[in-house]
Amino acid sequence: FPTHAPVLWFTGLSGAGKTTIAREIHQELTNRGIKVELLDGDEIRAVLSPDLGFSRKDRDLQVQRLGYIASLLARNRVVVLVSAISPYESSRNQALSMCERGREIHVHAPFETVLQRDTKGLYKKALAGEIKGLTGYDDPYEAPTQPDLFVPTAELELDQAKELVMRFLEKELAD
Ligand code: GGZ
Repeated sequence: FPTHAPVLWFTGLSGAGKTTIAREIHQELTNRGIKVELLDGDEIRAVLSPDLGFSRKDRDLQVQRLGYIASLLARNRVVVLVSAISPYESSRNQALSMCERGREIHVHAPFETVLQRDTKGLYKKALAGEIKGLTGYDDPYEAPTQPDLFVPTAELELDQAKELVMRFLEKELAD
């Protein structure tokens, strides 16, 4: 790219498929010899945000940190894939605007679907009252109103979701 690389920001509920899709894209780009980094909310929290919980303030701070790291990488021509719930529209927009070529990808699955998948057992815990403030259950998720790409994972196989994102990214890479 002449200047900045694109930043694909995957937002959506826990269990919607953000990280699964982002990993596929990461692998595909690596195979093609394109420099790419995946910033996973959960992983970055462990390293850079052990001090943060899930209040609005903490989530906003986490999203800002992700946006900042993404911007540093992207300006060095590394394609960035961010996978984070990032539930608040205003902080998401702020983080995306730090990146010259930030693109918002809404990875969507209905609540019943993520509840059924319950990849990490978080929803079960929330239903049992063991945890509070789980996004989509008793904490807000502000869905993007105008995402650059919408990926409905309950209606797609993983390879179809991957193709959808790859086609979008290929257009971005051609620009
Ligand atoms: C949401 C939670 C919560 C609560 C723990 N609410 O699917 P996961 O497990 O692997 O990823 C989620 C991660 C959330 O980190 P993010 O940085 O993506 O969130 S945010 O953008 O809102 O700051 C989930 C797990 O942590 N997790 N408790 N209460 N997700």
